[in-house]
Amino acid sequence: MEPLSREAIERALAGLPLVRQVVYLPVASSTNDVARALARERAPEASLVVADEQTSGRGRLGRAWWAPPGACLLLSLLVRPRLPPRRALRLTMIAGLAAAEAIERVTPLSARLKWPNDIWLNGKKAGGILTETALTGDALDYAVVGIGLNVNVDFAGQAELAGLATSLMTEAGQPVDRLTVLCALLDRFAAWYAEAASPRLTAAWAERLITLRQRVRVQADTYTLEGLAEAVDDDGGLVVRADDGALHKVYAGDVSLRHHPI
Ligand code: BT5
Repeated sequence: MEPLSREAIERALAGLPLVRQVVYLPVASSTNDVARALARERAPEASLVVADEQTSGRGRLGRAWWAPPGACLLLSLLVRPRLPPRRALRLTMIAGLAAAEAIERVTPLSARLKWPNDIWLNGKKAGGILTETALTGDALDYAVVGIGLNVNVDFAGQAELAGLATSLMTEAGQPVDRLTVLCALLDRFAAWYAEAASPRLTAAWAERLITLRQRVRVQADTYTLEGLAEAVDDDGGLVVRADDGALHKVYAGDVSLRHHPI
């Protein structure tokens, strides 16, 4: 298994569409921050930032993203899509599908997604997506799509995450080459990115979501809601039928699945 480097990544990506510039860092604060700094310097669409280690890797709402050095994929892609800002979650759809399809191309595993930004293997979290946007006026100036994927991690000794998190290696029973996964992921990202405005994207995403047709509890900023997750809309919003029959659309928040039958 070849270590990551700019040369190795560029060689592996040669011939694939999309990526125009590769930045590789042995250590970054957060690849999303590096990509945002590149965006402010007018870096081109589809600049890719990859790190082997992050000193302040993060999830949503300032939560920490844990990744042992050299074992994961930690990447951010800078894109400048022609999407209205309310559609930005479609980039998270693209990244989720790309990661799931890459896992399935490279391993015998089957991958699912949990609304809105988790990649799941066998009931545990194997990766997460952090999409951050910048606006000019009321249009998207750029978006940074950050993806963290647990490739060769053993969570057994990791008290906090052991019961919740898993990796490709753990589920596949053998180490997995990160470059191969990276290439497959970017290849599938390019394919779905070309469909960013298509209803096919929403449909494929909905198909992979473990969240749908489940009883869920939604923890949003200002409210908590329990009900049946019925559908997702084209903006990525989760349509939840609350117990009083009212329909709610949720665009941000944490969802836990309630496992009793409905
Ligand atoms: C996410 O946030 O799942 C988005 C994670 C995005 C990470 C990538 S790495 C490259 C790029 N650069 C960054 O700085 N970030 C992106 P959220 O849904 O908020 O989930 C965060 C929660 O997941 C944490 O509070 C932990 O409970 C859990 N967690 C942390 N590290 C994990 C890991 N390696 N695997 C599974 N779960 C983890």
